[in-house]
Amino acid sequence: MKNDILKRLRYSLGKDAGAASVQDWRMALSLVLRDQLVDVWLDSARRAEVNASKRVYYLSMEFLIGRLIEDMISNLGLDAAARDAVEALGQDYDMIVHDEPDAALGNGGLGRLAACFMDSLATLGIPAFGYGIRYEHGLFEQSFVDGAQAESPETWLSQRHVWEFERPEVQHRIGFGGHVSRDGGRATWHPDNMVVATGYDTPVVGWQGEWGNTLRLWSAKPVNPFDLESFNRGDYLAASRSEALARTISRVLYPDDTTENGKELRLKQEYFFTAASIMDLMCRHMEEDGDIRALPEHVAIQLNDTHPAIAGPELVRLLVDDHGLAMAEAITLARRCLAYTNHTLLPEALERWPEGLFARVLPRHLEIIREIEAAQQAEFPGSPHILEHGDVCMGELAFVMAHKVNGVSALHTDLVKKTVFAELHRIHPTRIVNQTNGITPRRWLHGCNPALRDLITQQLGDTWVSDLEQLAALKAKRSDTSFIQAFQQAKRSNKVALSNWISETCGVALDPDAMFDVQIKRIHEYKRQLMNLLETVALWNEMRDDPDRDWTPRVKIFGGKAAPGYVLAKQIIHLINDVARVVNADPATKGRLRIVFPPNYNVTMAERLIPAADLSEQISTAGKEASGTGNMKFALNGALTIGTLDGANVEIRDHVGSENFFLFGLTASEVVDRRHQHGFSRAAIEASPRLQRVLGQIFEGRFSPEDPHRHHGLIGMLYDHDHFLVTCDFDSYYDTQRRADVVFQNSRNWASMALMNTASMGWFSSDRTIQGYARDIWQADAPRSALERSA
Ligand code: 26W
Repeated sequence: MKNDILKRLRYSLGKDAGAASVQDWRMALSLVLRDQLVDVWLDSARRAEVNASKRVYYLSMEFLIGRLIEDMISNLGLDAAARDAVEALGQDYDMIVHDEPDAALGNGGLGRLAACFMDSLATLGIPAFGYGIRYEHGLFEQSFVDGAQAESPETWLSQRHVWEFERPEVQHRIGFGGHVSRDGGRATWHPDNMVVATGYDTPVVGWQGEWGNTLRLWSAKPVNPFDLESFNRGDYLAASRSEALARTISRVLYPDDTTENGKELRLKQEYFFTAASIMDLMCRHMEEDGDIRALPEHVAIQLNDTHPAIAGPELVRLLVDDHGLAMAEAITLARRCLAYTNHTLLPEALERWPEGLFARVLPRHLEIIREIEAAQQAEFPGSPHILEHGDVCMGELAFVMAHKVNGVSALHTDLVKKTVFAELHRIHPTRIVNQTNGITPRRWLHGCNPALRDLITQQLGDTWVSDLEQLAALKAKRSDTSFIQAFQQAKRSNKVALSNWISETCGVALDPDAMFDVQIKRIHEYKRQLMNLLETVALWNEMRDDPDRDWTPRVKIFGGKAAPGYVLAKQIIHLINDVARVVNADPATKGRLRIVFPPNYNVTMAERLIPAADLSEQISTAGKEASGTGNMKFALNGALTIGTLDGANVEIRDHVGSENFFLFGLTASEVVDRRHQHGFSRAAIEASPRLQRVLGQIFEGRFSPEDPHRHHGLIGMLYDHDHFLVTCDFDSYYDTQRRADVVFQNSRNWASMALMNTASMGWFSSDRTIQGYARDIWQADAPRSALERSA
């Protein structure tokens, strides 16, 4: 490999070793690795074609991939070889692999889930394509200016993205606007604006490099890139106008992760990638099979939330307008191919597009949606409407056009049946199924936690990496002193590494023996970072009130971005940084309490923080977090969870044992009841002198002397609009934190509970999740599942 790297450096980058930069070495190493995976990739594609196997198409507006180099190296089993080769060339291996920018093509949970699913699909050997958008700019870069979030464009493509292959031959014309003509019964859409979708392929090779799938991301390009006439007239802007307009469609990821913004460009992005993907898979089917009516046997399309829901009308459009099927048959055929995953119950996240906008941008699709609505009403009179109050409801459209709909945790799926789709569930009682989320153990244990990985492999061998339920064998070690000590040592070495990184990046010194209490996720009211912060101030107060008490030293670590337009979330960030500044400067609690908020949380930072965590904060208002996946990553890496009975917390607690989980707070049904009680928040505040004191301090500007009124809005909201019941859960949360303090003081016992978490998380592998989709939704084989492998 050493010589291969030198050869690539010379002939692909035109550099010799003496002149090479860190980036050059990384590119050279990546190109050598890429050579290794192209064979299995192309071979897999050929075998899928020859075997006419059913293909899964995962349509997602987001793929939160992070870095790829380490994933590629470990999936090819080249960890040692790559490190030895680079070090033999006198280079710093960690510096080289850490030079790769994150592919931040997503906002949070939904996007990261899609990335984990791609790894599991390849590891299980299920032929699949991921389809999405090749954003020029991913999720914005976050920095703090005087404690407030500032955003700047993300620039991952400012350097060559070495893992992708541009496919100039893979192009589809995507239309917008225009009108529909009719001759006889046949309709023809005449768009008045076209762009070209060009494919960029990234190989996704699974664990042990036995199968490779493709992530195909679409980039928007103009039909006519350059208008020479305008240029010759000196109107240079006009000359590149069409190029600029087309490029806008795949220019940037929308940074909202819970509020639909109703922007026309967002709708165009959704249609652009969905239409290109549907056209692409139809071409492949017609080339390989040729019988359009056989499509459902060969194609399973999964819609990652409603963002690609236009796939239903688009498929029907092609089947009717291009293939001449009758509307009713086309609708049925399309439904047999489509399935839809719901990821949120938040009303503001459910997409509804104004009919007027639809009529302007997608006139033919609106006609087809009317046909779909009519067919649904005819067959199921009184069924909820897709077209309602002048809006196109994308949730109802996705539901009606899917043969299966799933939620992402048992509690969430139950709530989907009881709330957002209650009526449709009554009409279609077998359509909704549950598929509890999962995470890939390759990135989220084998890759990010070598210390724990090696300890486990020493014990079990390494087949656990693709058969995670084998971890259960570690339960027998919970009272094995030497094993527990080794387990503690692994955690401590991760905490020391993180302390060094935090002191470098945030200039704050941490005590690696303190409890590392971590809350990392998008900033949102329902995730209740605010409640965590209020508890921290209460703890600070009591540490100062009672300095002689044997307090458990605590490090509070926050990480997360707020959608740029989400004012209240940005105020929460500002408050956390304001409190951190005061607490970290307080000699009275030095060495006992520290608050750090490293800016620009992303996948790579999660890989750094999670292995070092003792306590995982999963404190959302019950009934609001559809699943969560960070909760799974923490527990797998030996952290204990403090959490509510929400999302997948419920199933995690069932698996790890209630004795190994710090539960608190109202349940989902208690939340609904409490909200009906008038003045519930004032009553809660009234009943908690501890909370009153904290709210008073913040309100008076104790943490913002330079701007005493800064947090008035935030605190005022808690008194009268505490929609997410921070005030009601505060005391039970505070008491549970104090319980955790006591448990942590018995480090042996804590480690044993943490080991029980790691050992019990096998079921939360995304391999198990994908096998569930393959069995219950796609009817696709998983030739490389652990089961198959052991057969
Ligand atoms: C239209 C704007 C928008 C963009 C993204 C609305 C909603 C979204 C996503 C659905 C939000 C999201 O990421 N949801 C998270 O999905 C995870 C994967 O299933 C779950 O684990 C999280 O609980 C859920 O919040």
